[in-house]
Amino acid sequence: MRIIDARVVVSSPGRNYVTLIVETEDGLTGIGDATLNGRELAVASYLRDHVCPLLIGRDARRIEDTWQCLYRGAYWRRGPVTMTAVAAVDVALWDIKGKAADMPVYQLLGGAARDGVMLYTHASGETLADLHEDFQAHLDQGFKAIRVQSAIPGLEKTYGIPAPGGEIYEPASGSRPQEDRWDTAPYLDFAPQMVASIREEFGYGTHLLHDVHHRLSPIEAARLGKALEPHRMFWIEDPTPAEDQSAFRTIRQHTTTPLAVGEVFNSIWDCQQLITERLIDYIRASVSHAGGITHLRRIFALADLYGVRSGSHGAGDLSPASFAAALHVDMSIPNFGVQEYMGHRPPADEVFSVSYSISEGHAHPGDAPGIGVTFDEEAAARHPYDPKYLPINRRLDGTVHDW
Ligand code: CS2
Ligand code: MG
Repeated sequence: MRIIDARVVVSSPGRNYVTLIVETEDGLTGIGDATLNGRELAVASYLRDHVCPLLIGRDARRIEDTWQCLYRGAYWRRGPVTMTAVAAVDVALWDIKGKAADMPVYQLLGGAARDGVMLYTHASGETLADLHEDFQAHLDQGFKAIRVQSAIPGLEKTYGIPAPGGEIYEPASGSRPQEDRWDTAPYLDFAPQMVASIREEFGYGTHLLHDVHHRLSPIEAARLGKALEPHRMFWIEDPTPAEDQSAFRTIRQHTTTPLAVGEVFNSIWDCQQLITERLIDYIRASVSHAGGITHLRRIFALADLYGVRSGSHGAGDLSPASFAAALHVDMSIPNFGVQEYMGHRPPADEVFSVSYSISEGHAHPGDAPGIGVTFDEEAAARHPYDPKYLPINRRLDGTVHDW
């Protein structure tokens, strides 16, 4: 089953996606998501210039060997660009293997370990009243786990809130990064009030999550976790900058609020200490940024040994191909926790046809062979790449802060 073609398509059906397409001599096609929001062309070049030529002639069935060749063979390891490129190849090869076996990928990974994959979605609002309305809308759609974000009074802009009139939260903008302003003190006062207002209005029947987006110091995060304890959070997400693993010791010493981190992680080495020292409860690494199905399963297997569950990143900047791949992993591992779902806006559905389905707050990958997503290259060509940057965040005195 030799690979005869590997090509990269960069398109923008609603937002930018980089898609790798791999073809074999037997006429099988596999796809993988290679999107790295705001740095798309770096991964596209890594694949086109350095990886695709190496794939030609390889046996598509040798997934582990290909993974090891791309990871160890580059000498320069890890990092978001490398690991997103490796992930795209890995997912495309699993897609091909599933098609060759005429099975959905989750069957190849051991079969269904649950009936469906619990999703969490994102409710937000400029005011608490708006947040409540959005929360109710998500409840009405059947979601069982909801992340809550609301604009911080006194701050011009808050992470996670759609622009007025915007249906979906879309932070990336234009040819220069937009600049946001941040002030920790009002945030720390406001966040517990926001969560309390949701519990008062809606009770304790829904799992509640909140994304801090890497903005606090360890002791500030500890204080937030403590303040949120009465509200029985499912988790607080990314409380501190993720690369500082020992920071979580400080947070952990002070609070029983569950901690989740890892959407920016690329490898098992980024979370080794967090997992083996039991400093977190959920690991948020994703298929598309952490080396694909092969490597993500290794991360989750390590996590399982230490009682840490999965909670993969699933923002809209991860394409339907990686969302589907995530569902196959989620279905089959023993220590699944929750899967983020931000959805994909039209016209993504013109380009990606999916076999996964969502009902009552749970997703199922479907039973189409492979990952169950097809990519229409002609449709993609109608939506050319639209360069955009994620924002930069500054404190009120102008100092650059984590966004
Ligand atoms: C966020 C992401 O969904 C999330 O949890 O943290 O939206 C993140 O900001 C984007 O993926 C960045 O591209
Ligand atoms: Mg997040």
